[in-house]
Amino acid sequence: IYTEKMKNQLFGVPMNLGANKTGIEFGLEALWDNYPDVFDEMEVIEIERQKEDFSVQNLRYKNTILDTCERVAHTVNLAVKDGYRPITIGGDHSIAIGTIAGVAKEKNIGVIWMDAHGDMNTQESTLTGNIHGMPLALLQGLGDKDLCNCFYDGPKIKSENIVLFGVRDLDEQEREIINKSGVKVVFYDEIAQRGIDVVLDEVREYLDVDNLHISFDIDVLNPEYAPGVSLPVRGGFAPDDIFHSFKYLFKNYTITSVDIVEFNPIYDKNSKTMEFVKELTEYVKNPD
Ligand code: EXY
Ligand code: MN
Ligand code: MN
Ligand code: MN
Repeated sequence: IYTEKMKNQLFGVPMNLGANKTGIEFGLEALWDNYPDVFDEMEVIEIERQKEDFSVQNLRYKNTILDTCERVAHTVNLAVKDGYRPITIGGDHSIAIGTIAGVAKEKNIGVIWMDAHGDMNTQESTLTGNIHGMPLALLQGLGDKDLCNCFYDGPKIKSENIVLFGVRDLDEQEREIINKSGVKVVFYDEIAQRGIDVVLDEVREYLDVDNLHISFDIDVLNPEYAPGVSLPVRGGFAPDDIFHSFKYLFKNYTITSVDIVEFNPIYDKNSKTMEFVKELTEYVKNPD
């Protein structure tokens, strides 16, 4: 589908509470300091700490995350209404509750969720209480109602319009939730076995939408290429596979919006991960 060159708007959300891990909140600063030309126009959506009920163990920092996602959704929604492609740099994956709500209010979108994890736990199934393990369930209306109703009430995306891509680590109950939901899961092992082009063509056949949101979790990469994430999982893609996939998606869909999340500079080694995030952001800003 030929799409006239869309203008981009770059946002940054230094959210680490969804991962309940320090480091993620410093990622944006690191990117800004090292690559001013790529990130200088990035608008940061600040975290405003809310009063939390710490007796609630299975939805850690819910109120601050919800407040942040409401403001992210509002900002992303304005960008979409003005004809921009919002590119949101995290911060942990809980911010996708806001980015996808902001886009989905305007457009019927498909979502490709590129991630070593499923991110489809609920407050009942979670083993950690970390909300970055729940966003994809919440966006389908599964789980905590307040978070499901972020920005506007009701589910944001239809299960049949979602593809989980590169998955290598699911929790037991989460697997059941995924199987019941009808979300299509493309496991990393399958991609490694059958080849990325075969699988991308199948995704194209399956995901019959015009508008696509890419929610990219850096931990979908093999930690040997991108160790700077909060929850590394062995195996996974090389950077070239990711650029190849993005080129394919930009060629076959109208990419409305992109998230790039879970960069944690504390775990990065010789800035490999930071370099990758810069290159991927540069690509998304000017997809060739
Ligand atoms: N499934 C685990 C949990 O629920 O805590 C791990 C989730 C990892 C989430 C990161 C963003 O991908
Ligand atoms: Mn994730
Ligand atoms: Mn992940
Ligand atoms: Mn609401």
